[in-house]
Parts: sequence; C-alpha cells; structure tokens
Amino acid sequence: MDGKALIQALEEEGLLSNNKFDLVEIGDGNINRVFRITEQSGETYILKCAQKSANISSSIRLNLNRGKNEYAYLKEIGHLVPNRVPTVYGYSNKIHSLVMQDVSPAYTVLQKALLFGKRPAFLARQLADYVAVVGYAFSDFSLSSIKKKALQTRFSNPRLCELTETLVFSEPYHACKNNCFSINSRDFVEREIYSDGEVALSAAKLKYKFMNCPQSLIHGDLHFGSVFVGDRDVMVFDPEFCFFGPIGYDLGNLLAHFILHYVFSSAPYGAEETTQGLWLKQMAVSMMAEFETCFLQQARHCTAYPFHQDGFIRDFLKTVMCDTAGYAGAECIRRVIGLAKVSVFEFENETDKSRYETQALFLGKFFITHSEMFTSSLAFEEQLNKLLG
Ligand code: SR1
Ligand code: MG
Repeated sequence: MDGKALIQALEEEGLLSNNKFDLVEIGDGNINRVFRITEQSGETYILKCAQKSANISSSIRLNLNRGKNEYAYLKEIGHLVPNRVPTVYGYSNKIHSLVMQDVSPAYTVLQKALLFGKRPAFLARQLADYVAVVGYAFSDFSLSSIKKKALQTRFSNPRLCELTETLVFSEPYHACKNNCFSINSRDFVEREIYSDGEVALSAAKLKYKFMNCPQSLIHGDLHFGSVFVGDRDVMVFDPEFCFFGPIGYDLGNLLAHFILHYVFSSAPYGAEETTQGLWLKQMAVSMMAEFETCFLQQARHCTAYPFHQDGFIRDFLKTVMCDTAGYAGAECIRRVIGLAKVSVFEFENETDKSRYETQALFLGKFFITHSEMFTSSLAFEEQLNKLLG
C-alpha cells in the first residue's frame, strides 16, 4: 500500500481527521513498516504497519493482526504507568496499523543514545521499576484468578511467541541457515555452543519455561531498541511480542543488553574496561537491586491469601532472579549467533568483531549454565564484578 492509500484508510476509519498530511517512512525494524505522519499544523504521529512477511527475512510469515496485542498492551500499561509508554490513538483493522504518539525529538532510542556516550543516571531505576510494577500488577499477587485468566486469553500471542521460541531458544544452538557470525568465531561457536550438552540442556529448560510459565504480562522483546530515553525519563515501546510469561524474560533481556553494550564498549581495547563500560556494569548491578526492592515493596501490601506470606514471596523472587540470569544469557547468545542482530554494533575488522562475539558468548554461556546461582541482586553484583572488567 502506498502512502496515500494508508492515509485514506485511516481517514475512513476515523483515525485521522480530514486534514492535509505528509507521510514519510522512518522505520528500519525487523518486522514492520513505520511511518511519521505530519499534519498541516505540524503535529506528528507514528504509524506502525504490519505486513505478512518480516522485513529481515521474507520467508518468515507472520499474522497481520499482531498490532492488536500491542494496542491492548499500550492501553493497559498506559493506565498503570501513564508516562512510561507512548500514548496510542487507535488501531486500524483495515491496514493492520497502530497510530500513536511521536515522542521525537525529545526522546531517542536507548541503544543509539548509549552509543553516543549518553549516561542517563535514572536508567537502571526506571527500567527496574517498570518491570517490577508491571510484573507485580499482572501477577497472582495482585489479580484475581478469573481476571488473570481472562487477560491471559486476551494476550495470547501464539505466532510471535513461536517466533521467539525458534529464534531465541532453538536456532542459535545448532548449525542452521539463519545463523551468522564472524568466520573467526566459528571454532568457538562449534565447540562451546553447538557441541556442549550442558548448553543444550539449559536452552531446553529456558525454552520450556518461556512456553509454560504465565507469571505475568510481559513485554516479550525488551531490548534497548524497545526503550526511548529523554532528559528525565524512559519510555518503553514496541510491545508486540507481549504475552503472559516469565517476568525474568523481560528483566533478563534488559540485563543482556547492558552486558552486550559493556562488551562492545571494550571490544576494540582488548580486556580493558572503559568509563562507559564501568558505568554500564554499575547500571546493570543497580537495576537488579532496584527490581528486588521495588517488587518486595509492592508485595508487602499483598492480600492474596496464601501468596502474601513473606517466605513465599521471597522464594518467588529468587526464581525470578535465576530466570533473569538464564534469559540474559540466552539473549546474549541469540544476538551473536542467530537472526536479528543488534544492528548498531559495527566493527572495522574481523578481529574486533570476533573478540566481541566470543566474549559475549562466553558470558551468555556462563549465565545460562549457572543461572541457579543468581538467587539475589547481591549474587548479580558479585558475579558481574568478577565476570566483567
Ligand atoms: C524476524 S526478526 C524477529 C526479531 O526482531 C525483534 O526485535 C525480536 O527480537 C525478534 O526476535
Ligand atoms: Mg521490535
């Protein structure tokens, strides 16, 4: 569909008023097309259009109505934490598109901001609070059983969950046509990932839990390309992979991207830790501590008998922490080996690229195979200090 047809469809559905618009494609996402609509008044909106096949690979076929989940998630979260997600104005069934708030230029995508050396002091705290508040609000600590089951049905997202199951937990662990990395990393990948039985077993456990653990409503793809950062706060966007799953999947994704940025920041300098690297490590450590604190604070007011017991809540939290370690490791591994890289990481030569890849894989492997040791934020602090730098 061309720009004119898109605008016409939105006008017919009452999602845009009869005005003059300009439409420019701005997206470079893996799956959807993204446009900026500018009204004559200068007011701008974002239009996110789903298509049948993914931009990154035409052989990946997806459901066209996936934006409906994203719309419903943004509405729910918008009520819970109003300034943490962009406002969504409507969903078009005709063109399978969302119309939402344009937060630029006040906000930029976190992964780019970090590469430009930005160090927002509030980052760890706000990200941790986001996951803790959403994770708690949609869990059995907070919702009635009936309401939670209804939401689970509402947010069942089978095709995008299946995509994650394949791209994150299956393909990176065996030689497969979608996998791609530096030729210099080949021996390492074959020896340390493809042929290691312990790695395969850990991947199986993480995948099974991802498929069978509806703890709460999760974003489902919470990497640094799904977070905007402004001068005072962050906003989370792009929740089309949302569903009821393990809370540690979201927190683990965030942790993985702190780790990947850490490794990237020091890759050209060998093992030397940079100032940016040190800051990223500290952020990762404080995110874990803040998550623990924020979750426990909310749980103090829990009245859902018998889940309200301190011992039960602390046990639950331990499990979330271990899951976080496992999913952080899995995210590090898939972004190096599998389809859908962290595209902003660029290397001038194969030696730097392979140094980055193997270090990220070493860490990813450690996290997935030792996840049970990460029972508290203190354990994360100890291990991150040992493993990084
Ligand atoms: C077909 S590519 C899909 C990937 O892009 C998204 O950002 C998710 O990470 C997903 O795994
Ligand atoms: Mg995305």
